[in-house]
Amino acid sequence: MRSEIIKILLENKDEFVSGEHISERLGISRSAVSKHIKNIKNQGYDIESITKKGHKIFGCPDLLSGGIIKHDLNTDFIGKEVIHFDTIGSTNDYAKEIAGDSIDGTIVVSEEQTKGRGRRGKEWHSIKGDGIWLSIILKPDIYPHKAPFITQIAGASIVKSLRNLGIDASIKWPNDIIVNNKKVSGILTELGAEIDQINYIVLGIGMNVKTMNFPEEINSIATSIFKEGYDVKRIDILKNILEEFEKLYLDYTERNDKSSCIKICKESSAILGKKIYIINGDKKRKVKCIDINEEGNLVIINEDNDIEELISGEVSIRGEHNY
Ligand code: BTX
Repeated sequence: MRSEIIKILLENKDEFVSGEHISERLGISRSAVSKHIKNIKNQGYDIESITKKGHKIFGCPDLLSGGIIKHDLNTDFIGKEVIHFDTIGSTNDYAKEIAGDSIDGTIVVSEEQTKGRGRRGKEWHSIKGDGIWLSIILKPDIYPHKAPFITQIAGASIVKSLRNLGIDASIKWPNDIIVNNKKVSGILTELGAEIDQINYIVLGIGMNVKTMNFPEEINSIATSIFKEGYDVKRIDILKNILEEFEKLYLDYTERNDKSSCIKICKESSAILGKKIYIINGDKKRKVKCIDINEEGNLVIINEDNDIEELISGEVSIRGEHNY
């Protein structure tokens, strides 16, 4: 309810909105409106309340809360329902718990994660207020074997959004976004499915936005948007990602069209034309990347000069020099 009130105040941000108007629009009592407004102010929103005039919003705290995300969000279904936490273990874990009862496109965001996860149980550092720790619940009508491509759609939409905002980012196929050779964002796609039917996909996106000091163990590989000299707000990045993601996602799930996504992945690739290491378990081999094909698979030339195709998710990749 609070997020709906914030949304109404933001829609009318140049004027006072009466308690009566809010109570009628949301079907709640005037005293409930007053109580919610008090709580909203306690969260750090700058709202002036004048008897007989109503409430006017002047400023929002730097929070990724539902009302702020939904305001002017240009999507059909992604982010229509927002669940926002101050702190949580992992947004992906929570999203998986509620996926069955949630509407398609519901997003879960938290200011902090205490048990953020990367792939194969690796830790994902998620410092309070510093980044975007986001999960999107998706219920596409596609076969389970087509789900891994959602990771590439996420990668393409993240890099496109960052580029829209003037940030020179690239994709290290299939799931890392890098800026100046360091990792700024990672993607963790998880699937709840039966043999021939997807129940849900939880798409997890982590992005370092304001972090200046990273824990020692990732300091040499991780960076943030601010650290690389870009002063862009978390909320602007997040909304841009949701909008770009929805377009590419609908191309794929409704029209079976991967072309725009693959075009972005190729144009923004950090590894095409370069030598990389492919790590599979404890095996490491040096190969050259030559293409991302129509299926979204990475085409490489191996040590014996044979051409191979890699499917996303089956390997880890390290660049010859860092990334
Ligand atoms: P990944 O397995 O590709 O990357 C994990 C590795 O990245 C770690 O082993 C570590 O080396 C490095 N790393 C850890 N934290 C950071 C960081 N903050 N910045 C840069 N590098 C780091 C990538 O997995 C997928 C990450 C998804 C995170 C999102 S956040 C919202 C959602 N909830 C959740 O628990 N995970 C996802």
